[in-house]
Amino acid sequence: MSEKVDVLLLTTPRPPHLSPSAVQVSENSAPPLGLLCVAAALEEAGFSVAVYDFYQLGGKPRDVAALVARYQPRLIGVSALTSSVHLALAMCRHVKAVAPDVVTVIGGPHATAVPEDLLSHPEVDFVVRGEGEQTAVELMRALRAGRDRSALSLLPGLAFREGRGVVLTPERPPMDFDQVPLPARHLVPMERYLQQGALVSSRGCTYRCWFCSSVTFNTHRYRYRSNALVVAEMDLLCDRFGVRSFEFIEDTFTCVPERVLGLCRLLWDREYEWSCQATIPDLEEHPELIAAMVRAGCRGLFFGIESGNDQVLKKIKRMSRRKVIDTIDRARGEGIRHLVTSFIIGHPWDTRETIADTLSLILELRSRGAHTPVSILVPFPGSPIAKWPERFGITIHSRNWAEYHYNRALISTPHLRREELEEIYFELLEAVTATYGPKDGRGSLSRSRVDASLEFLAKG
Ligand code: B12
Ligand code: SF4
Repeated sequence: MSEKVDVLLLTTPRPPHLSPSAVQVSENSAPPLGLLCVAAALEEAGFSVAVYDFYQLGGKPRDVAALVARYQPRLIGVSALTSSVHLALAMCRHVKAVAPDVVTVIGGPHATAVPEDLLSHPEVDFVVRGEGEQTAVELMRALRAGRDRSALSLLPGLAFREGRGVVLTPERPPMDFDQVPLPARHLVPMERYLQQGALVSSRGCTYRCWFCSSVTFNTHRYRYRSNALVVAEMDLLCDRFGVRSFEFIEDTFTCVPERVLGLCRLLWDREYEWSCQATIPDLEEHPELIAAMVRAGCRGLFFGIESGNDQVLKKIKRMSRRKVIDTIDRARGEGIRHLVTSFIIGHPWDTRETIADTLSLILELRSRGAHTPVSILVPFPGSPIAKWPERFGITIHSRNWAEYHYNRALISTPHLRREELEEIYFELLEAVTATYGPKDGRGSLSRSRVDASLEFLAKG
């Protein structure tokens, strides 16, 4: 039986900086939901689609040749982040080597931020900017109808080469999220994912963090599905895959308190458990939220805290150390079992002293049972810091996208050179690691190791 399809959608293989075990932990093992929404929209429009998730299932860029032979698609679309875009390009090269007529498309946050950069590679035919559902459908329709380039230039959300230049068509406004089809989960082997209950109930974010690229990608418009549809998706996952534990993997779940409270009310009589991303100001300004969320089954919260210094915290999200600690204590007291508070070093205002404050807040939160990942600020294309480094006094040292992951220093700040930042980062990791214990992550604090790090930060 022929497996021929119109469209083959792919994720990139795991970038080399992530160990093979990285995708075997629950947080990194969710179906590629954005790509699956694109797949669902294409199927709704009558196109046949296959999806292969290299990231989760493994494989090398060259393996794409076998998929081309198997599915003989008209178009191949690859979803890429900054740190994996070199792999997406390699995949497109392999496609063109075996099937030059197959149309190659790259989408995702990186492609949206720097379409011209990608189109400087002849193996890429089109870049889809922003949300891909409608653009992919319209592009396929146009290709099927044999439309020429001038017709394509009217199609919003696209970029392609024209002569020696690049055409950027008008921006496509974000969709009403209720109109976005549910991810086509039937196209991936769901049993291979540890997070079968991953779902996205909103897109966008109302905050404007200077280091974040999803703001540019998503615009500032926060859109969310109707609560009834969110619960229907959860019920569907429960009926079809036996899922009773869910993860909302979106930028921020708590931006609009009324919608969260409404959703919680619908979940009160279901025995689901779930986790989500929250912000300290949202929970602090709406104290009723945590209790309602816990009653509705919320057991895990992820916060981007980013710094332990009051001045830096104030600039990020109207936060302070006190508010962070109080909110974490309240969440723990109300019944949140799993807390993750993540941090970034390399803010434009960071000095050795502010980073020592960050370490001390990390230790406070660890003593309360929180997990505390730390990373170095990465100037992702599309983030304010990458667009206007001079406004922040930042020097960006690398445009090698393969280096754009969280444990390499790619910037110098007004107070810290790149090398210092990297040295401080590894010192910080050592200090945090000294607090790991055998049982629950709280561990036995190796006080002398932490003191050594605090001294290192103080001295320079
Ligand atoms: C959930 C999430 C994860 C999950 C992914 C789970 C999954 N399988 O989906 C996990 C934890 C695994 C993860 C890991 C990482 N993530 Co992440 N993640 C997110 C988050 C919060 C939501 C992703 C999402 O579902 N978005 C919603 C959907 C609708 O968007 P989407 O997937 O991008 O797809 C839409 C469009 O982009 C477009 N599209 C995308 N691909 C394609 C392809 C084609 C052909 C077409 C036509 C369209 C198209 O259409 C889709 C539908 O509209 C985003 C933030 C964000 N707002 O996107 C960060 C984000 C994508 N992650 C980011 C990063 C940096 C990482 C890591 C590198 C972090 C690390 N640990 O080192 C890793 C890398 C993993 C990898 N694949 O290489 C950055 C990417 C920045 C960048 N420029 O690269 C983001 C933007 C967060 C941020 N602001 O910094 N992540
Ligand atoms: S870092 Fe988080 S809170 Fe800040 S803009 Fe990005 S998604 Fe929003």
